[in-house]
Amino acid sequence: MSVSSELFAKALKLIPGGVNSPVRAFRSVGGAPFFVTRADGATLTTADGRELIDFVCTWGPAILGHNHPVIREAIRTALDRGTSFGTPNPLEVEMAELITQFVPSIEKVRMCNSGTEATMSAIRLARGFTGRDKIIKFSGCYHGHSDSLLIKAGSGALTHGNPDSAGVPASFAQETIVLPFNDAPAVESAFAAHPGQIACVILEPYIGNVGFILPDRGYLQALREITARHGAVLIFDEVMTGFRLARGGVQELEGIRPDLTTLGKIIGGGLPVGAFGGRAEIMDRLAPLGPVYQAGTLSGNPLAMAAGIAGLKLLRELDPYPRLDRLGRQLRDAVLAAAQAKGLAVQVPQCGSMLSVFFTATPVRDYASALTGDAKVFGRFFSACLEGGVYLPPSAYEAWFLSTAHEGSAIDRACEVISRAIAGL
Ligand code: HOZ
Repeated sequence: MSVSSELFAKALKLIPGGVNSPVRAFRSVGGAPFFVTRADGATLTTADGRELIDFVCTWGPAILGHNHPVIREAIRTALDRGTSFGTPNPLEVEMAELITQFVPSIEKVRMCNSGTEATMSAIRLARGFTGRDKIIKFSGCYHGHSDSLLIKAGSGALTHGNPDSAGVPASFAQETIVLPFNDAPAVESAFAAHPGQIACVILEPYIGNVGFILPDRGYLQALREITARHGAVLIFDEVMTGFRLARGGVQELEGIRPDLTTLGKIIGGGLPVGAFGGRAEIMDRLAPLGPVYQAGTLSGNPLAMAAGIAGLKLLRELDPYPRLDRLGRQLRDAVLAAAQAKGLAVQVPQCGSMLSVFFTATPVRDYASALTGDAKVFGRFFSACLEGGVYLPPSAYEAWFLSTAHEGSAIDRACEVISRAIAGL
């Protein structure tokens, strides 16, 4: 019996499903998850000593590769000074300065501990600011696991067949209007049907939680225009895309200023973190200035701030985005070429260091078209890649992530394994 199987057998008795986050389970791709004891650069080392080229990158944060020496050193230095203060600390100010410089729509920012907290708090803030209760979200977008947002959600909720989670009171769900992505007239109609009632529109501007999906040209601009006209808050959830697709996220690529932005992942350099920020006029409605309450014992934690600051400074110094885009294209082209040779229909939406593979002939532009992807074929593809030493997200509905550490032999080897896996399908 392998070390991973032994650990998983034990974990199943102690932890629901054996995992601390459902996306780590292999239930939709078959088999059991492996345990990792170390991660360096583009590589995970399993408890059984196998080395795998990793395209999950800890679900986004590891844009510079795992265990980056500069980030490690920053954590070490912070650790020598104490792990948590429960008072303001100078690193919080430095982090806020960096975030507001990188993302111009963010005039003020509040740190928290996860992307879920960030989106939950941003929604409350939008409601408190507008005095309205209803929110619009889009099917397939996943904004963490707070009640109002677990409706037609992507990520693990979709992978494991619970896009509408049990435990969400119907009265909460009633306040969430779910619309198809890439359909601006649907948003227009929702505002017409609920005049003066919609507090905000929240979306992943490039969806990363039902696979990777790009907006149609003009769609995000239309959302900006409609929300402004109706006095509703536009929230870009850039937990995944922030600092990953450009220093200023999708809003920089698209030239759009949302009212609020939620962040996480990269700004923690691999430690737990989240943040939300935006127009000062809205942010100043937060306690202690305003009546919208939001708090956290570990918010702005010095270790997480140190790691995140080191990561953001490296991104500023290295400007890795053109390199990451080349890697993303190399991977996409390898998949497309292998699929063409095999006569297999695939869609591979890609931007920079995010992409995903849908086994379908239908162009993927929303939740419904994402579901036309053949999840069974994906499962076989996933297993063949793993067998060859390449770890993909264990779900047909998750984005793949690349890091600068994939450059060179890792990406070349991965492309070979992936092409062979497709040829063998
Ligand atoms: N947004 C991440 C995956 N889509 C979250 C990872 C997790 O839920 O553990």
